[in-house]
Amino acid sequence: MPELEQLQRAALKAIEESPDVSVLDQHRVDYLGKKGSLTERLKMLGQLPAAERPTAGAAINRVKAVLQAAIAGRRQSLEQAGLEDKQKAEAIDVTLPGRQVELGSLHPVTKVLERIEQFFASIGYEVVEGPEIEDDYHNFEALNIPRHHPARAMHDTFYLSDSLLLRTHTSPVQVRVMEARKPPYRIICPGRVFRVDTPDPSHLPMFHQVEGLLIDESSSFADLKGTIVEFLRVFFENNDLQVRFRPSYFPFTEPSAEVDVQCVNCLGEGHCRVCGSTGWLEIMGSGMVHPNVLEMSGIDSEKYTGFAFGMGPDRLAMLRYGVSDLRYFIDNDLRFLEQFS
Ligand code: 2NM
Repeated sequence: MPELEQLQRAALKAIEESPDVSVLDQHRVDYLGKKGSLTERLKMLGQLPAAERPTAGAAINRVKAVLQAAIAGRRQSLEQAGLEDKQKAEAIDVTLPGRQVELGSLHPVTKVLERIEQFFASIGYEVVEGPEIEDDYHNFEALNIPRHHPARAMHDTFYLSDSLLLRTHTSPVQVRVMEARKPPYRIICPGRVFRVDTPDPSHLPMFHQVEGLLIDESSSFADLKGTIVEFLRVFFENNDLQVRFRPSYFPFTEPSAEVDVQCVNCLGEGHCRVCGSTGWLEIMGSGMVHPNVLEMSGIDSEKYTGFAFGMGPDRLAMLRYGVSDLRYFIDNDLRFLEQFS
């Protein structure tokens, strides 16, 4: 059957030259499928004389087996090649430089808070935090702030209900410590505070405070002064920084003092926008804790004395980094924030 041999040769050539699995599959269908040329030949065996059928059938089946083997072999090499292409395409070049990771940075106010905490931790203070939603008692009453004090009015305080409000300072955290713990202790309380205000370069309705409190059996105004002067000299990195205490008034301290530092911009002389040419910057409030405040929280004011102080890290950040407007701190503008990385 020379014609069968010819078919086998043509089929083997087509199989070997199949460029991909789908062309190969088409050849399989064309030769071996239900209506394939070999299948058709098997069907036509019946028309041959009975004596020729076994030989002819065997010959066709041999060709069929040869083609099946050839198709399987070609399929395997096509698949192998496909795998290799895929591996080549997906290969990772470990010698390429890494992708740049964008680094974030701390907010300037956070940096200032960390510097303050770092200093006070180094002289034995604990950092204590408390709730931003307070009650009238802890925010005002326990701090000796009388009922009709202007700070308690709706136009200064965000009230959530008759007795709940957004704390206007972090002092209620200190009240909670005084209520809960027996002196001695030294703590600083950093956190957000809230006062009704329209934003402008020097006011925001939300800002930060760090308040400090030390209570023991022998603390004096001299200790207060020493602590604050040392803090300010470390904070402003100036060992000769001039500091002055001016008599002042707070309901929760007696005596009370405002703390000024030598202007960090003009160092105390000449025309200066930062200090209004006074040479001094108002930077903190301070005083000896009022005996009423101690007694209301259950501390014996005959046995214990304490000093307290408060400062605004937002303003300290403005001075430290030369920022002219508080609103930059809450704009979330990367052009501003990236300058502190
Ligand atoms: C200031 C100024 C002066 C202060 C007082 C107390 C407390 F709870 F002990 F009474 N905490 N903070 C205080 C005193 C705060 O900030 C301008």
